[in-house]
Amino acid sequence: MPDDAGSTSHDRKGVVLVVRVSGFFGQNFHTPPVSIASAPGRVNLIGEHTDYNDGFVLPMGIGLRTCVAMGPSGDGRWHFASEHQPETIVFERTAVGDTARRDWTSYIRGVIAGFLAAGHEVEPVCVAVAGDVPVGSGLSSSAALEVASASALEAMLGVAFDPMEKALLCQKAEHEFAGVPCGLMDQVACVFGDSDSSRAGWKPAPPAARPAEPGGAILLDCRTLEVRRIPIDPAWVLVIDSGIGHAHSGGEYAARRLECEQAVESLQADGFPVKALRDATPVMLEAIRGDDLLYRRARHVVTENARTLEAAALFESTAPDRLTRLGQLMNESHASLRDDFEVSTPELDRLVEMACAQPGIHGARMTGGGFGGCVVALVEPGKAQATGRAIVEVSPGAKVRFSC
Ligand code: GAF
Repeated sequence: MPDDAGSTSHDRKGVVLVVRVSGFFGQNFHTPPVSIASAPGRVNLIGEHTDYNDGFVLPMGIGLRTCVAMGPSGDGRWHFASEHQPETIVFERTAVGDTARRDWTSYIRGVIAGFLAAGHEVEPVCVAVAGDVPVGSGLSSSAALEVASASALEAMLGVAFDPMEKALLCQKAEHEFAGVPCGLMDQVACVFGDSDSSRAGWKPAPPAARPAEPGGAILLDCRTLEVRRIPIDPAWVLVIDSGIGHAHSGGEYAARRLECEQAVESLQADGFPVKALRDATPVMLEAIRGDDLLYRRARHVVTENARTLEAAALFESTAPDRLTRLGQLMNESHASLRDDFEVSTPELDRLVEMACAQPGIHGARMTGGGFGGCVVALVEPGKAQATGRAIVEVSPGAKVRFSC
């Protein structure tokens, strides 16, 4: 079994996962799959709650992956099995598009609906899911499932979407089938977060030829959809799970989105030409200071966009002390998410504090939507595993999820 910390060789992990999903498909459906694809989970280094404000995000793929195997069902029904679920779920031919029914198959059914809407003829399939991306930890298990499903469908049908179109299709699946009004960061990270996107989908061939490994980070401009690859050594990154699950379909995420929209409307009412908080400046925000809540929400987004752009430039630079400044940016990001955007929790705050107190850690912050999930720390190469162990030893329920 792969370990939680992602410390086995990425190649071996990729092969193990392909063999595992293939065997699981066979066990459930008594025939080999026709296509298999996988997608990584992601950790967001910086740029939180900025994606739905037309802003900037800097996520990277991690070595935990979700793998999907598919083959025609031949009985006119859709069959879904997951190694993390007790039972196979079956849908009649047309019921697959039922958006009102919400369960773990929603992410895959939403993707199938996207292929059908794009004019592809998708006959009922059997789907098997295996993988290591923990659910509810803020490492994008949903987007990894959507993207792996889309890639498996592409491979099965012999079609190829433009990668950004694929990410958008997956985001739509999440909006319409899972009811989560997410931004685009996670789906883009899961599509572009592989260092070699050609491995995203394939018909079963020698699995050894298809290793899995985390890719570099990507700077996404959520307005123009421009993606820039940013060189980041995975050995700098430590991800610790608080063990407190999060759920975005709960109202807080949608409430934050709404507050950001209200801040934009307030700025517009004051005559500022802003389409989204991406266009706001610190000076403009003074105009809405009277509404403390909207002011703080907007201040988080405006300052977080600036931090994200500075962080991307630092990662690209060769400045000798850049990790120190990057660490400060991560700490500032956490403080802003905690105090202005109010999406952190006492457990996440404590993990961040503990991480920052460790030698070799430059900075740390909560990562993902918040209200639980993980923290990400920027660490001296070679120190991640020992540091991670030291933190989880004294943090009940916490787990190292990624460290090189
Ligand atoms: C979740 C959402 F899915 C993303 O789109 C993003 O908004 C993130 O929370 C917060 O940065 O992961």
